[in-house]
Amino acid sequence: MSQFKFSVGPWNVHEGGDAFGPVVRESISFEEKIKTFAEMGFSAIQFHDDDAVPNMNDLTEEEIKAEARKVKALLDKYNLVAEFVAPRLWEDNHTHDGGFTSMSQEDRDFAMWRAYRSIDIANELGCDKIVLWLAREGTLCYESKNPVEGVNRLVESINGMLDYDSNIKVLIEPKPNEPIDRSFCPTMGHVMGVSAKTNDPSRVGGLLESAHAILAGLDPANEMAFGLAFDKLWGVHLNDQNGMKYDQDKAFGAENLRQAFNQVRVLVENGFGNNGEYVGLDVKAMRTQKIEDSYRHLANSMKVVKLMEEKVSKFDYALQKKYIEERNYESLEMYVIELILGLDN
Ligand code: XUL
Ligand code: MN
Repeated sequence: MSQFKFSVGPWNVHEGGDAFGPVVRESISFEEKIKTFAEMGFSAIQFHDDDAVPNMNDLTEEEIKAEARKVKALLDKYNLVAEFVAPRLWEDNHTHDGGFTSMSQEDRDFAMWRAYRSIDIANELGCDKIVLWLAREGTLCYESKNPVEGVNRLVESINGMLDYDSNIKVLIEPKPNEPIDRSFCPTMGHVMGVSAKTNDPSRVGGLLESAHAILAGLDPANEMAFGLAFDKLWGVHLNDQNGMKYDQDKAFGAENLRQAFNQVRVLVENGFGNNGEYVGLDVKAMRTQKIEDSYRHLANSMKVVKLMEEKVSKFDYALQKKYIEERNYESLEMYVIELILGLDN
């Protein structure tokens, strides 16, 4: 049992291709994926705009909405809901140099078109969250963009989305690098700053992914805490990451159980989920996995969240208080290690 509701995106079950080699597993259809997600206990699906409406660039605005309505019917069939829609700008020929912060007006217009269509799709799917993973909003060549102008363009783009729909919420998913070298919005602190500069900060918050925080050299639980302190942690992407290298999207807890424990603890202690937030996963199966094991990383991640919830429920706050008063942090640390290992009794 879990106090959380879980979400997952269809891209979390993928064919295993990477930057250095081709796919290794057959494709699984969208319907087959969401059917399996429902059976596994997920409540909500995360969408990129073109996960919901493939080839959307070739469709009219009305056709896009009609396609989205078909996806809504499919969600209803499996008793699932949509958590968010994220414009997938990084794979498009119009956005080689970013979308919202591109130096080309034509590219910026295209990015806004996709952002508005993402909002249309979200409305058809019955959700009010737009996630911006700002993949190429930064620089490969430092001198290629003015960083002040870049941040301001980002704010103006978000203002455009807020104006387009008075109900929609924008969640920035910060990441310091990859595919870009230097991102304009790398951490949760930057997200809060961008939010404050928009026309309606109450509708601009964050989604924190564990691996992205680690890539920034930060602690994911503290990044979550920072968003929570501003009442602006509206989503998470739990996963794991072995240090500051390429984005790995490992199963939650696979690298650092103590960090996993503290992420779940900060979510539990601060009532994450009480306003309908989902515990989202963003994990990739290793390339070695065979097709029949395409979902194992998701099941494992969910299991680790639940195991950590159990550990959090056992956390001895009186003992913590005593050790804090004594400034005996060696004992506090050992207590946590023994709790995680099941040696606390
Ligand atoms: C990329 C990443 C994305 C976003 C959704 O690192 O995490 O999958 O979560 O666009
Ligand atoms: Mn993510």
